[in-house]
Amino acid sequence: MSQETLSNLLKENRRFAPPQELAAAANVKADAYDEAAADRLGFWARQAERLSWAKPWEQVLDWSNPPFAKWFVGGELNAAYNCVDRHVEAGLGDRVAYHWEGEPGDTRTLTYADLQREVNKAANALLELGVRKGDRVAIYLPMIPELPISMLACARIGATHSVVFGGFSADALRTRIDDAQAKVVITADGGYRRGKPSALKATVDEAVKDTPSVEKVLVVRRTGEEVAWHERDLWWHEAVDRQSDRHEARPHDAEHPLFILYTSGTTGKPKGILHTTGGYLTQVAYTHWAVFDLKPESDVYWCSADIGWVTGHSYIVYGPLANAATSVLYEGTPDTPHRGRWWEIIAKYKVTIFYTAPTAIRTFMKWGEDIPAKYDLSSLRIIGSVGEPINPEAYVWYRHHIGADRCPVVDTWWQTETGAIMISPLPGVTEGKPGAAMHPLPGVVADVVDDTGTPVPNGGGGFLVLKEPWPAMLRTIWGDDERYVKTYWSRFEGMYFAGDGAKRDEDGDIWLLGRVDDVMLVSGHNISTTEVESALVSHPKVAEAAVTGATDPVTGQAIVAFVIPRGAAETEAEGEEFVKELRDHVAKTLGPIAKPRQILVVPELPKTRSGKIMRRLLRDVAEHRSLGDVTTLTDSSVMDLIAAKLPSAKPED
Ligand code: 6R9
Repeated sequence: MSQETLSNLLKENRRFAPPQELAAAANVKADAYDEAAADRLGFWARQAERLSWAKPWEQVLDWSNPPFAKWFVGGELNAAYNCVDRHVEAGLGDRVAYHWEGEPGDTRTLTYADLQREVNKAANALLELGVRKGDRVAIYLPMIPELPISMLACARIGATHSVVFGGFSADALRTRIDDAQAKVVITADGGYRRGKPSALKATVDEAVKDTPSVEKVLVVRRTGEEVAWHERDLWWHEAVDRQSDRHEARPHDAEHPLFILYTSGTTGKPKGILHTTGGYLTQVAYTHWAVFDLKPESDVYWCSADIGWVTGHSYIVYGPLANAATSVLYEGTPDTPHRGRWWEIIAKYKVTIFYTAPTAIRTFMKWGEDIPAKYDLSSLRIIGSVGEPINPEAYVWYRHHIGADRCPVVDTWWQTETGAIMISPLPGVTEGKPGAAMHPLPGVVADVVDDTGTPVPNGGGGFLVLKEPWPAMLRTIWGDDERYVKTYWSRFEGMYFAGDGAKRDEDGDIWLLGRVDDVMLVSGHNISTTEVESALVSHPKVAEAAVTGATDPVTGQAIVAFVIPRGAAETEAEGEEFVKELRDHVAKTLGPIAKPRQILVVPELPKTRSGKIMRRLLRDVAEHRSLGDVTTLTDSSVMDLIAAKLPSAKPED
């Protein structure tokens, strides 16, 4: 961004107060903010008491060598013990940890006692395969119980796991295995996606041809499809099932590497984000309890993310299990075998807390509200969102059609790098505003600054920064301390820069405005993609929108929008009238400066597996360039569909 800060165009007046009953019984009340502000480290030290420590820490935070933090210095604990064994010891062995639902409809119920036996067996098997404390294990599995079991088995013996999305290519898997020098890969013959088996083992075979670090490949049988077999391969049911279900968990240092998770970034080689044990587990446990108001005895919690995304690590595995929660774990897609599948699952398990992504919500808007209306969603009490800014209209739709106007929506901002939720409403405290992530959580210090690092006044836009270290922060980029410092701590002196644009509204509340790399410079104004997209989604005929800036001889950059119409509006969306209506609607909502030069009606948008729109590919299309890297797309054929729309669409006046 240049001279001016980010424009603040969108006005929103709707407010939703927390339901009285929920507020009265909430885990966290308003005083938590003051308590944490008065003594931030003391606050985090109290949150660390949620965990069982084998050896107490001597110092809460060592920040003597920034940006390299050490939290709970000298403390020792075992993450798997904290997530499983201690609950069994406390008499909760019969509590369900996971209601697992396979895509074809098969199910498995794992209690905490079951989980303990399975994790111990897997830990013993890994030891037999030669995995030792400090080694890395790559995990490339579908959403089946063996995935959390493998992660916990690694954590138990002090091996560092690196989970790679089941959708990634052999090449992406190979670079990740190689960067971490993984000794073992855990995979499956395949998993179920969209009603059919989707192979995984063949991709691993391809990847490990060139990864000398890999000694063994452990394979879960899930689909029963035929797989090629090599000397290094072992079946899970042969190597794991025969192991003893007892294993003594040894404590590890609070700063022992728990996992590496790769983020693709926009350019260059993927970054291996390193998380360690004590601080990470403290903050995921606290935030899962605080943001979702978790009552572990009675809640049934479901996060629909893939575990291959950080959201799954923190809010399907470590947070919920550290809190002894009961969760739903679902293998497949939302439209298999029918478009009501997710709502059917909520009704079946009486889910009380539901956490999903804006992209899913917008897809449900497109499919129509008559689908969720057929299911009993009355068990729900809190609904959450993560991954992208939630457009105000999507928020209101979610609150109304899924949350029955009764459930608070928690819009949670965080990143792979932050490890845990940083900015979010608290469901029993915050008066929610559709589209706003509101306030940093207690113990978190965030700000919006201009390009000199000065805080912007209320009503202003700029860069989102974090001003104090936090327990779940990344410790470095695996094997590349220099890149860690350069990428996150160099833009503003003494501050972590997250890469996101944000604004403070007139009340001082924080709104996320998308990646600053995507900001458009139109006639000297910095316009965020998020605000224009939200304006488009606020039109009743639009389900989803993505905008990008394309070079323009007159304005510098011009706004090009790609929109998906809502189900009912699909036919009329073909006409010129529709495009004009939308352009006028944006001009009316945000002002003429934000009026798109061009609007293309498309059937789909390019997205990553975690549902983020890849705007840089849309920019390539809009500027008639050949496409950049498409390997992280869920479905690369989408780009052909979009490109096919382009020649017929002429720039408007
Ligand atoms: C958890 C996760 C991080 C980026 C982040 C931001 C975007 C995530 C958001 C949000 C607006 C929210 N993001 N949550 N933007 N509002 N509630 O998504 O991690 O995959 O590393 O992505 O996602 O742009 O910087 P990750």
